[in-house]
Amino acid sequence: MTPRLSARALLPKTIAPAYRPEDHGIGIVHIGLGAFHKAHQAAYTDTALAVSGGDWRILGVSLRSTQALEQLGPQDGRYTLIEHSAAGSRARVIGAIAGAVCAANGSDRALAAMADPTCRIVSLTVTEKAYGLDRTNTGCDPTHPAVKADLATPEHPQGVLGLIARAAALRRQAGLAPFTVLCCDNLPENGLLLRGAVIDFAWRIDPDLAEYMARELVFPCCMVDRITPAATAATRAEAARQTGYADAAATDTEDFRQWVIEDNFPQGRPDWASARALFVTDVAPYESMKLRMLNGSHSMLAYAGFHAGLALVRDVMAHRDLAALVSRHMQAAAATLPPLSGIDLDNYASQLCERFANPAIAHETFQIAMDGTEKMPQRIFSPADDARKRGADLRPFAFATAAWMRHASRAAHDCPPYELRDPRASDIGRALANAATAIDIAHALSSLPGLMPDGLCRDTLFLNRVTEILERMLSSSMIAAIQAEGEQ
Ligand code: CS2
Repeated sequence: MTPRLSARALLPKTIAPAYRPEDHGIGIVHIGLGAFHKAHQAAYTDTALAVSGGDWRILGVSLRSTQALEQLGPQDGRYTLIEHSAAGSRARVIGAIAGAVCAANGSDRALAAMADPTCRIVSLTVTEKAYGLDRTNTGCDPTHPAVKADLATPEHPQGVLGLIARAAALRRQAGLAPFTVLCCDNLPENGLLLRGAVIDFAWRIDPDLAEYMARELVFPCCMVDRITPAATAATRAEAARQTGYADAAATDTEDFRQWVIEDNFPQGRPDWASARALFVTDVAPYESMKLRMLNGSHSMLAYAGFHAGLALVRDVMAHRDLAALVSRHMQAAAATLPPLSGIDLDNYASQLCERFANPAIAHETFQIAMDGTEKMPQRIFSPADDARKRGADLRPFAFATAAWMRHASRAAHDCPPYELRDPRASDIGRALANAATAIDIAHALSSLPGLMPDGLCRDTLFLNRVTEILERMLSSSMIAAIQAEGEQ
């Protein structure tokens, strides 16, 4: 039987961590111990530990699922990261994760780690919907299930806002300096959004704590990028082939990675620059570029591709007509961005197309299609609104919007039925209860509260375009709509 990967595994030098993980203490508590964290921040931290050392290993916290704990626990936190380029793949074993806990049945261990004097950074990748941001993005939503529960029992938090507020209060009581909070999700000005939500949350339970947090805690913004599909049996087989060990936590990713971080860490940080993280004073332009060009075209191609029978992003890029719409979308998104010194947006777009086409990455369109109401505002509607204000062509954004509406409406005429994985699925169901035609659907979905900027929602030219494209998607097929779009 193949032995299980662990701290005792005898690995070739080219694969093993280039340092002794046990020599380094924990300095980071990371909430959201999923594939993206394992491929991104943990890999950067692994390199930083090898190059510059420091007590910066990571304790990973899962909010609900016990999977990471079950996979990483028996492996002493070790796992194989397989980085794929079109030319080949390279495995390395990451030693940066010191342990994992699951907060589903009680957050005592997570809170103890966050309140420990050694913890200097609390970082997060929990996906957009887990934060409980309100629809104006200025505070928290007290009706969000985790926020509501934590407002009722703030001493036993289950959600991210409750955990951060409680841990900050415990540190304050113990006379410890606060940790730095680093949000690593795909949200515009992610640090500021999280800051607003956490302080609003604290305000509702303890105004004095809220004032302390507003004064003492810092929330640097950052832009994260690394395409990381969900792991499969093939991932685990490849890890075993390259390392000689069975690894239940093996993770696939692309060879590209990017991390642009606002350099504001009063309690210090790992030497992430040694792994090519870029430290800047203003992350916002990088974040807009990535959200609008990469994530925006990802969402567009996910809805159009899934309904055209294209299961993977690389299949979309091999479909001439849809690949052309991906490039068109990137160009339209680029036109909404301010110039960014040192970055050529045409090159960025070509590089994105190459990354999307990576033959070794099996990234499912259905995975990206998840949580549309959480993603569409920053990826599609906000750039569309900017394009509208500049009098630019809105057609690429109308196509992306119609493709999302076709997905959200679940009219099952040209594809098998599927589950609408969206936190607002029941709102959508209610809004569409009496919607029979494309015009009804476009009207109902564009009027969902807090989704589209008002100006865009009232722009009849935009809505007419959306309706016309949606009508074709519904009455004919997605493939027909993609072809017709190419002829525009
Ligand atoms: C994707 C992102 O699932 C999605 O919505 O657009 O996860 C994307 O792969 C990453 O942001 C790439 O950095």
